[in-house]
Amino acid sequence: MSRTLVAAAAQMGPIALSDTRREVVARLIALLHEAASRGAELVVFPELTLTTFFPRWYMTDPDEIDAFYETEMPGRETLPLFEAAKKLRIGFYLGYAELVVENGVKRRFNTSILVDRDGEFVGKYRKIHLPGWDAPQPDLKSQHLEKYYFEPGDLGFNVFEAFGTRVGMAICNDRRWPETYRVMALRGSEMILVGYNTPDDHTGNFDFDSLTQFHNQLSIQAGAYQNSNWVIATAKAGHEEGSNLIGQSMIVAPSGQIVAMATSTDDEVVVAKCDLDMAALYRKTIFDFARHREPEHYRLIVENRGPLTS
Ligand code: CDV
Repeated sequence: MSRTLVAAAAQMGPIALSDTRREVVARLIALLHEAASRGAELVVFPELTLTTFFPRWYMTDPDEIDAFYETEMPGRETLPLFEAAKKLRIGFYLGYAELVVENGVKRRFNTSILVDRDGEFVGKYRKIHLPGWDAPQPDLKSQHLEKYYFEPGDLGFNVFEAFGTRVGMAICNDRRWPETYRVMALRGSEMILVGYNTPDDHTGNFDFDSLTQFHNQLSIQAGAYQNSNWVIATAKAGHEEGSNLIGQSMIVAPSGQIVAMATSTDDEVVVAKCDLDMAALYRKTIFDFARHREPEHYRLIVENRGPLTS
């Protein structure tokens, strides 16, 4: 009997600074309804879904900064999303800015959670690869200050038993790093969920070319194929507060083939029926890890952060 999961990428168009949580959650619920009407059992929302992508600005007022973070999940404003999902019997991945206080110290993470079809909390991931800077860069036309607003995730790349499969989570920049997928694949993941906010107009800050969309596809397709995993990747897209965010939310098979992709840069749901047994396909052959990997030659990867100097 084949194991299948109908998964959806629920792409979001831009979120303005002035948009309230209540307005955003209403959009998320509308996307949930559409995904459910198309048979989806799991919906993936973007990174930092609940607000505009605030790391593009340098702020110093603690109250202004704190307003972008969630101190509880669900909180008063996000509870309707959890209730709607439970009623629709649809699980979800949600990215948000998380603020926790530990021993009197505020800690901030770029976080995602996974909730199952019964509305039960399955797992949490905190973004490990934070792009950008920890202070404003006067020479750059646009800022990207994730290292200022977040600390690197401390939960590792875990894999959760849910939806009849083993699911891993990553967030945005993580999708460009092969280590992200490989750690989860070694833990037996069959499906990896990713939300992202990727500007294509930050020339000089990140890319030096006009290949942002190509690199998005390349990273996700390579990660899927080389680790024989389904990848559901969801964008926050469109022209948001002066920044142009790519769309291309996509569902990629373990073969590396794109089976569904958003065509707009607005709120849009893409759905695919994922054959979970396909995840074993390449692991029995070309990527049979136990037979073919040679970890003693990979030590440098974990021992060194950057290249060896000559
Ligand atoms: N939110 C992100 O992590 N964005 C980065 C951009 C800024 C390069 C990304 O890797 O898409």
